[in-house]
Amino acid sequence: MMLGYSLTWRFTMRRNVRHSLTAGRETLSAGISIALCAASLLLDIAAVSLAADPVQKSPYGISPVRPIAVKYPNDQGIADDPEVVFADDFESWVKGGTEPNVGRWSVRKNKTSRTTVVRGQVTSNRLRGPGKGILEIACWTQGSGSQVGGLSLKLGNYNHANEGLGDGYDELYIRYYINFDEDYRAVRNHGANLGGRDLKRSSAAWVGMAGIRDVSTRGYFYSGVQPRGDSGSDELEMGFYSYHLDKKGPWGENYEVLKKIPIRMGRWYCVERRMKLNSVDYHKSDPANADGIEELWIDGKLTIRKTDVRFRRIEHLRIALFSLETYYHGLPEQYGRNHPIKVYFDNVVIAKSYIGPMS
Ligand SMILES: [Ca+2]
Repeated sequence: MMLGYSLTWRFTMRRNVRHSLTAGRETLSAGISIALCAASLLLDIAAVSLAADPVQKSPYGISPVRPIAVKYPNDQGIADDPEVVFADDFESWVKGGTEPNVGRWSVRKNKTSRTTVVRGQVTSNRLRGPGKGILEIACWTQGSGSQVGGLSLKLGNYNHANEGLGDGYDELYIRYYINFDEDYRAVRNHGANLGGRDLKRSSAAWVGMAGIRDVSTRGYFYSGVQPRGDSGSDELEMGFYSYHLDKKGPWGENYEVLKKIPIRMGRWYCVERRMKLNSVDYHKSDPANADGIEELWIDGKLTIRKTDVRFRRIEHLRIALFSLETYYHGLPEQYGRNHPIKVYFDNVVIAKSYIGPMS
């Protein structure tokens, strides 16, 4: 009889336990194997389970289809893709770069911030981006209080049900490039919120409203994507700050980071997020199913994935507002009017499927 070999892998889906891999050889007396070698491995099951997920086969971490950006080198023409909801490359702003020429951005204007298009382009080792304009959000302190600058965009009816902007979305992807100024240092901040309001309730809170434990009592939800780091540090990490039904306290939840990618100053990064709202089953005592998804990619690499998020108990509460903004809880004195803290953005795309970095 032929001699055979066997390979067994004792495998469980529990995190951080040992898994044994054994190679064996059959002897002439069939049915008896001897172990030739064995090894045990400590595996990160979170990473393994992502690789095993059939929708996770692309190098981008998700999407069973081609990323939208692959079809549009340098993003040229991407705004016209049927999956794209909105796009801005900040090349057509008018009045000295202070007002958008297309789209529905609303620009923050106050005494402690400046939101304008300035000269610049996305660059990296592999990429010299198109165009000449990038968005700059500059904020400064006048001694006390908070500072906020940036843009917001309605993606559906938001102020009231008759705005004519549609019902919003149950799922969206947002991609943009971000660059923290060389003089940026870690400071408490919030921003880049994505959320919605229950327009059947006159008292529904606004996206970004903080300090509410159970968001359902105020008919809204949102989740921010923002940098964090030790105060004064020149190294940041991008993460979520989510106002969902199950967060523990009055503030937003920072999801666990699966893959740490340090963010340095003066460098462009491609930031992408996905928000999929949970399904709703009105036959259950609590209609909110734990199947909402939030994901984050940096330069095309999946860094955060949470798949049990509950944002809503009613289906008509949908994604209706995106803010590309920075909100600081009191900037240090060094960031005065003549030396503001600055963050740059470019190539914003909002779509119904995975976008991907510029190709
Ligand atoms: Ca541009």
